[in-house]
Amino acid sequence: CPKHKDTIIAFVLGGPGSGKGTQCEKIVETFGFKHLSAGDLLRKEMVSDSEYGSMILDTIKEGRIVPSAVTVKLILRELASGDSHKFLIDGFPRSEENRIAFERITGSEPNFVLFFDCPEEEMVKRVLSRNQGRIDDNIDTMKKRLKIFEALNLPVVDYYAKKGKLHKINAVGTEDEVFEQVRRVFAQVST
Ligand code: UP5
Ligand code: MG
Repeated sequence: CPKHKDTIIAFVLGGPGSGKGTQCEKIVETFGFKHLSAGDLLRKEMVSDSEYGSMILDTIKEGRIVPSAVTVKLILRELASGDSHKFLIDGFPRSEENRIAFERITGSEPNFVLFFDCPEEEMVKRVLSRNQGRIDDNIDTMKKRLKIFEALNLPVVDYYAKKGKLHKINAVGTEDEVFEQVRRVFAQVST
């Protein structure tokens, strides 16, 4: 439950293809957090019988952001299920509107925020070579995702930097090199 006093919530931010999901899996293995990928939750909702299915599909295809009400509901459901009290929320909040909705609805703020800092050309290369059939992994949608990231997600990153909650990670390097930086942050803040 997000309100429990021992609850730890970490937001994991970074541009498309910066390595959020990859590093979250390693954090789960090493530090025992539960991983909630907002994008994965939306993709699952999209292929279910949900009334939001076609809206989510259209939104992801255009690289735009699904309304907060929908995403926060999916995240809340996961926060409340199971008995974990340490959560990684990957790929959310993507806008100030998302951030404010989450804080209002849950009454909580993240304990800390990871930010994977990655040059655009590296993100493009990673996304276009991923090959897992995602409808947004094509050059046209990727350009839109990058624009939206810059316009709407970077202000959220700045917000947490000003609050002293942001831990910036250099996302360039091997997965293990990146994780070494992540490990240091978690060793420092979550024990
Ligand atoms: N890779 C990973 N690390 C590497 C390394 N160190 N060196 C070389 N290669 C590396 O990695 C991407 C690829 O790079 C993989 O092939 C990996 O092997 C390789 P990954 O870990 O998947 O990166 P990640 O940052 O998770 O990339 P992803 O594409 O998932 O990020 P997005 O933020 O674009 O996607 P997400 O699923 O979060 O969102 C998709 C869409 O859903 C959004 O565009 C939006 O339309 C919608 N959405 C919302 O509307 N609201 C939300 O709250 C969330 C999503
Ligand atoms: Mg991901």
